[in-house]
Amino acid sequence: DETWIFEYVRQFEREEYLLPNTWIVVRIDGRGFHKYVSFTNLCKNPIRLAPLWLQARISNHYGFVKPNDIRALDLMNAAAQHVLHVLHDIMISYGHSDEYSFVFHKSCTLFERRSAKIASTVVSTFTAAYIHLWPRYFAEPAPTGTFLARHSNGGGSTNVIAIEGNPQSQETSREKADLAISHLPTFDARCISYPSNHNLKDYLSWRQADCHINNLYNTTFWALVLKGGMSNTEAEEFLKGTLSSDKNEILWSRYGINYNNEKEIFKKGSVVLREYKMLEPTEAARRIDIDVASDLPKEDELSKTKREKIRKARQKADVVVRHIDIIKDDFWQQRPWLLTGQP
Ligand code: DGT
Ligand code: MG
Ligand code: MG
Ligand code: MG
Ligand code: MG
Repeated sequence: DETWIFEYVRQFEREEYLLPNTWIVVRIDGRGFHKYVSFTNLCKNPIRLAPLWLQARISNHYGFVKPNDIRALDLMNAAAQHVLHVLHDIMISYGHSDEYSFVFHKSCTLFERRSAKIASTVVSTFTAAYIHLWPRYFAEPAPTGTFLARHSNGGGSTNVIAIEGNPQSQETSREKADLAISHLPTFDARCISYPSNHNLKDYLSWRQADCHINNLYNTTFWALVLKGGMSNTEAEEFLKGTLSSDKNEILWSRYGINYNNEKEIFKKGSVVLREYKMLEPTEAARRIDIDVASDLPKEDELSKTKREKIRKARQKADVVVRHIDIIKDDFWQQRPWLLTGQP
């Protein structure tokens, strides 16, 4: 056996071991997903008819509906559910748009907490499920009543015509159900570790607040463009410096849209977690100080039988998708197992 001659190359490998006893968050994000957004999928053969320079500019491969495509979001959620089924150390995950954050319990010792191994496992598990499940979601036409934008310019600037309803044909949508090898969706990933429950809750609150801000902006922006006939640049200018209350007012007074009545999945994003029976918080649970909620002992301090019991309980639990507020303490008090790790 002469492999020893080569083995010195191992010394070049570097590992980042994430700090022990900290929450590990893996955030994945779709690469270049703006390209999947629809401008043209109402025209029969839009991309092929457009001149080359315009094709490059539009390059909207899968025609996501604006501002939110429920099929795209449901698919993200289904892929996230799969990740929780495969990786039992994940306690909760939260996603919106083209991103998802997966939270590993602070006691987790998966891959000795090596950052690259954890991030790559999460992102490849997610991507595999996303691509596998794609046809199931995109064989459906986009729901009617949603905005669909049509590209309609001859010059350099982008013009979009307002259209209501969704006359997209079943035929077109079946074409979209096939992924092209040249446009396979991919995701990037990073690991972040948070030392306290408080930091973790703030992280998730930050993502949910981001969802809300973006969605209010996008909803208003696309109403101005698709219903109000503004160009993208005009709408952008128009919204510069506006507050949330201004956007609510624009939606209501100009288009009769009450933002509060928008779908929860759009306003709040999606939480994927294991749900056990207890939903009404007991008095004891209410009294839990969630910032210092007691931890599971570190995994190597747990007996093997206890570890098995926890794994089995997690495996048996339903992995559910919810569109609820995770910023308020209620959410955590109603589900103490998320922080304690005890099913
Ligand atoms: P990146 O992440 O730097 O590779 O580039 P992008 O293009 O993925 O940018 P990002 O992640 O900041 O923004 C997400 C994009 O995905 C954004 O252009 C809107 C688009 N997107 C995600 N979900 C939907 C959806 O449901 N409907 C529509 N119309 N667009 C969506
Ligand atoms: Mg990114
Ligand atoms: Mg992205
Ligand atoms: Mg994103
Ligand atoms: Mg191997």
